[in-house]
Amino acid sequence: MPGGLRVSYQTEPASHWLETDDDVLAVFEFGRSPLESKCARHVPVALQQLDQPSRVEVWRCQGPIKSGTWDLLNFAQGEQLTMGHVALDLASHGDMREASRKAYDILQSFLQQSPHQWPLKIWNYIPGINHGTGDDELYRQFCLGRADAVLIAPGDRPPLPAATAIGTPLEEPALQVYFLAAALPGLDVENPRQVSAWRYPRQYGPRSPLFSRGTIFRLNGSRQFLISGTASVIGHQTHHENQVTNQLSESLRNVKSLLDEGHRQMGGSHAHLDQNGILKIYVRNPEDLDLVRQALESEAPAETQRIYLQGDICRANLLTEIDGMVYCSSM
Ligand code: 3EB
Repeated sequence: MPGGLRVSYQTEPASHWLETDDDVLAVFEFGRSPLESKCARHVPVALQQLDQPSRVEVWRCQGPIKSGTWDLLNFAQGEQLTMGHVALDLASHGDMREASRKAYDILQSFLQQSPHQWPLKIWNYIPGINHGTGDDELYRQFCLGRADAVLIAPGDRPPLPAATAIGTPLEEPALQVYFLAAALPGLDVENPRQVSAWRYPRQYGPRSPLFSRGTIFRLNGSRQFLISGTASVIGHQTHHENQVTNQLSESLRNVKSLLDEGHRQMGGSHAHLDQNGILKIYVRNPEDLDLVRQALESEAPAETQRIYLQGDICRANLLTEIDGMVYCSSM
């Protein structure tokens, strides 16, 4: 297996990976509250897995790996990469805006003193993401809190990490934010088919989301592509409302367009959906699983590992979203 970060889905329980391997940076266990984390490398995620068999997501990289705690953040650190995660119980950290600001404050103060200062990708799992109307919607409040913490001077264009923002059940007590970081920033890639999210017009909320459509990073001579959560959005508008199959196909066209744009920027290297890559497919309505799966299976190479999770998408009219990590090879 090439590269700096190896991601795979495995059927053994989380404890197996946490006990036996010393190159394990993180183990993600689905369908559990992040407040149940048992150690720094154990990251429960409150999204139910929809397909079978039940699996965990394992991240491995060059060790030795040390782990620790910083304020409310837990982290694991290899030679070249750091994974960190924060879970804030919303009952004791104010409203969503306040909790989001706090999570990003902690994340940033951790990164400032870390040997791996640059976040490459951030995952945000937000209880009741579509709850509330207009600008009170919890996703918009989350975006406000994130923008409160991430101070960007006017005219400044810092590298932005790739990101995913997905809704967990309204009953889930904790906001969860986790990330992958490295010593150098990734190369930002924007999708020519989509308006950059940080330029979204006012109608989507008072503060724009702060993420790039993808980042490419290079370690040990190979490049990896971190794909942000990608949905059926063209320009800035949702397409194929109420049509889950078409939304999935459009999302996949966006992923392919993004990978092509990365190729244009990198020159002689291209990212592939091959056996070393992974796709994570979020499905709002569990009854849509078969349709989503059929669409993906007919359009994405079967050797790319994938998992289907029940998750709400950040716009109420989006039914599915794709998230992934793939390798680049020279050509
Ligand atoms: C979109 O295309 C989907 O707020 O961090 C995707 C990935 C989306 C990340 C975020 C939002 C975020 O607008 C929404």
